[in-house]
Formats: sequence, C-alpha cells, structure tokens
Amino acid sequence: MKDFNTDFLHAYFICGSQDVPEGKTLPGLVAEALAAGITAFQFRDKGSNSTLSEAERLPMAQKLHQLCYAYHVPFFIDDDVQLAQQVHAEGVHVGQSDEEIRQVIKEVGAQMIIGYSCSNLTQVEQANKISGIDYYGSGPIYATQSKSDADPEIGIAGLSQLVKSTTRPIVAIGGITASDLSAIAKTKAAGAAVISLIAQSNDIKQTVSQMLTAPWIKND
Ligand code: TZP
Ligand code: MG
Repeated sequence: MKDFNTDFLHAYFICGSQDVPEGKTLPGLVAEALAAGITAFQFRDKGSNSTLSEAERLPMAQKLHQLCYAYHVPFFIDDDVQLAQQVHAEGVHVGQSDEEIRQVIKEVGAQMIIGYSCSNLTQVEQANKISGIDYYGSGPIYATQSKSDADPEIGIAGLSQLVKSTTRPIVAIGGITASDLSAIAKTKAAGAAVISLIAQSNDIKQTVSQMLTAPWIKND
C-alpha cells in the first residue's frame, strides 16, 4: 500500500450536480464544505439527475480540483479514470461494476490513491488479494436516497465484520447521519463518506465538525 496517513478518510464528502439543493451551486457547496474542514472530496456526477453535459464535466472537475487544492484536500473522481488523469486528481474511486479494478491500478496506481467499493465479505476477500488498492468504501450502512442501485444495507454489524476481514482502511458509506458516527468509529472504520449529510445540511460547519470529532481509531 502507498504510504499515507488514512486520516483523510475521516470526513469524506461526495457530490455531483445531481446532489446540489436548489439555490446552491456545486462549486459553492464544495467551497462551503472545504471551509468547514472536509478531509477528502469525490466528484461523483452520474445518473439521470445530473445537470451537467459531457462537455461541462471536465471544466467543472478542473474547478473543483482547484478548490480542493487550495485547501490541501485530496480530490477524487468517481468511476472515470480518463477524467481523473485529465485533471491530475489525487485519486480515483471505482465500484464493483465500474472499470476493472486491476486495469485501473495498472493505469494510474502509481500516481493516484485507489478506492474500491466493497459491500460484502466476498467482495472484501477478493479485493484483499489484489495489490494496489488503498482503501475500501463499504456500505450502504443504512438506506440511502442518493444511489438508486445501492446494494442491501449492511448495518453497523456488517461494517464491523468487513473491517475485521481486512488490514486496509474502510470508509463507511450510505445513509449516514451525525448520530451514527460514533458507532461507525467504534467498528474501527477509518472514516465516513457522505453525500446528503453535508449537501442537505443547514449547518455545514457543524456537520463537518461532528464528522471530524468522531472517535476515529487508526486501522493498522
Ligand atoms: N455508494 C453507496 S451508498 C452511496 C454511494 C455513492 C450514496 C451515499 O449517499 P448518502 O446521501 O450519504 O446516503
Ligand atoms: Mg462507481
């Protein structure tokens, strides 16, 4: 595994144009989240509710990367290695049904942090055999409104089982609210990744503070 501190997984914000509430813009929302102290950002623009055209996606990714860069926050692209290369993203996140993980590692594993979605024990055990993955995204912990094709909920017990089945850091995802953070941290997950908790927050500063101050334990 690349040698980096996994603290960047503590308060991981994921957002695309489809997740932005009325009256806000994506760059405005990301800027607010960065000012509040998020530790990672993933640009995940997909689905029928995306408001960006193909042509708009690259300049938007560049703009969001610049914002993250100014805060020294790693910038990830979901499921698009080419776009990640074009904007020199710090990382790329790949799902089970996305571009073959081994191919992604071959293409960009030397330069980028590689995240991989693993929702169950079989997927984690398979992924453990592949070298070059830096963290797993696991869930959904609870029901989510933000992903229409989400896998079944795994709950805190399911998360705990996955954390125990790997030496790699796991960031929990899916339906996470502020009151879940301490139970998630107790599983020794490395952090929480959220869309709506931040995107729909009335007080982003407070929400991110809650994420940062959860009792995260190093998974080593
Ligand atoms: N992968 C599994 S659940 C999910 C993704 C991208 C959506 C998480 O969004 P929210 O709003 O934090 O439930
Ligand atoms: Mg994906």
